[in-house]
Amino acid sequence: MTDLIQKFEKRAAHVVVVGIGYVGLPLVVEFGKAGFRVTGLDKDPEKVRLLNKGESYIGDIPTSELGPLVSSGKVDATTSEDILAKADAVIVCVPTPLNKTKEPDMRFIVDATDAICRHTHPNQVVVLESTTYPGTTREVVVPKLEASGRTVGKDIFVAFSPERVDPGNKVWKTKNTPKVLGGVTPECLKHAQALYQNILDRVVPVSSTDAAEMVKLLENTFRAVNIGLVNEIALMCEKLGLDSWEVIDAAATKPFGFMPFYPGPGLGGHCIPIDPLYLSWRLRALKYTARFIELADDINSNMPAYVVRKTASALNKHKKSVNGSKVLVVGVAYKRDVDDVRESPAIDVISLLRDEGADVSYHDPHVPKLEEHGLTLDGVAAPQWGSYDATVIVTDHKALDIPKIVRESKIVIDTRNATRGITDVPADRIYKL
Ligand code: SAJ
Repeated sequence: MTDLIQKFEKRAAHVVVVGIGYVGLPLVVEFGKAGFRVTGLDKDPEKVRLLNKGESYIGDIPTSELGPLVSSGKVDATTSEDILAKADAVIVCVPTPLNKTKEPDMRFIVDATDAICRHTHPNQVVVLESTTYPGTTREVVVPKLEASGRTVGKDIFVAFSPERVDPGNKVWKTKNTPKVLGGVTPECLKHAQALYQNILDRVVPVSSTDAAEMVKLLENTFRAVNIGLVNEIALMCEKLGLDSWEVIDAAATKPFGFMPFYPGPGLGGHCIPIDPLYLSWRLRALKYTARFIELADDINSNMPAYVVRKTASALNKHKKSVNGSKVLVVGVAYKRDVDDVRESPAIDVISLLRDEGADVSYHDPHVPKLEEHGLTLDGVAAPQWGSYDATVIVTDHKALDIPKIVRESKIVIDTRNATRGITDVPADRIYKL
């Protein structure tokens, strides 16, 4: 057993987590709870300030859990990369967005790796957790570390482990969610496994970092493609005069070999719309077209326009045009009961309705103000539902009083089957995807 592994076993190691957002902060807490000395490193001074005050800024981490770890001195945070010189283990949890041409934006991973290289020393474990294309750890991280004087597998141990944090999930959390892990070499895997198995319930080793990177992309491509499929089922059901929600609910009674997904206004969030495009981008470089991914992205990306067509058609049935109508979009977060608007399809729905000349407002109990993709709009806190020509339900937060909205609105375009079971209204009131 190497000295480093002994340090992990004795929880005598100093762990640095680069990026203390919804993935990094829970990791900081789990390492702290296991008795490790942990420092969060982030460019955002506000996150660092709050963490050092023991105040959580992530919904899944109660301040009551973080506070004692900080006051005990086990956990702290800094904006200074100098802390990396003290790290026995560095875990990188930085964003991997797309750039304007829908290609991987690797600058956060590169910046973090460069910082590690500036302070690297022998006997460190470096784990990348950011979702990225297969080959990133081997082709981007390893060469930089070796250029800084390290020998991977000998005096630095490099691995990839996909994050599986599902914000708001009350059952599956960082500690009990199985952790896939791939090393650049067997020694790398062994050292990274010794680190994680001290804080997590289950580590799932795979043969390489590329395999571990691919596991994550399969998981989220699976969702994006199935959501694309079910959105196309909704388009087919409209042509066939069928209720797609009824069909899906009935199919979901099959106790094996089926998993329900549901139509919606499009694909939001910072994972599902983005991760598959990392994979298709990588395959394009290998002269392979990832057809399912690109087709699903095409269908999902066009759902906001479909919602606007449904709205126009519903207004038309009431002898109104979109142009000049007052339209209220209800729910702008990317999925129910969250306040996150990243890649939310509601942004596109609002923009497309405006392009058609509608006077668009929005109401979302979790999002008082919208500032995303160049769109800035204050939410309507307490709408007079009947004062709008159309109400478009884009995100069906549990906090919304749907029966009241339906009763008091002139017409309702329902993109989430939120109005299921409401029958005591005129037949031309509700229009579903
Ligand atoms: N959506 C649909 N129909 C569906 C499911 C989702 O239109 O049947 C839409 C949502 O409204 C949202 C987007 O797709 O706009 C993504 O929804 P999601 O349920 O996949 O939620 P995310 O983006 O928070 O995905 C996360 C992912 N977690 C990680 O990457 C670690 C994903 O792997 C999880 O499976 C997912 O949460 C989850 O299960 O909640």
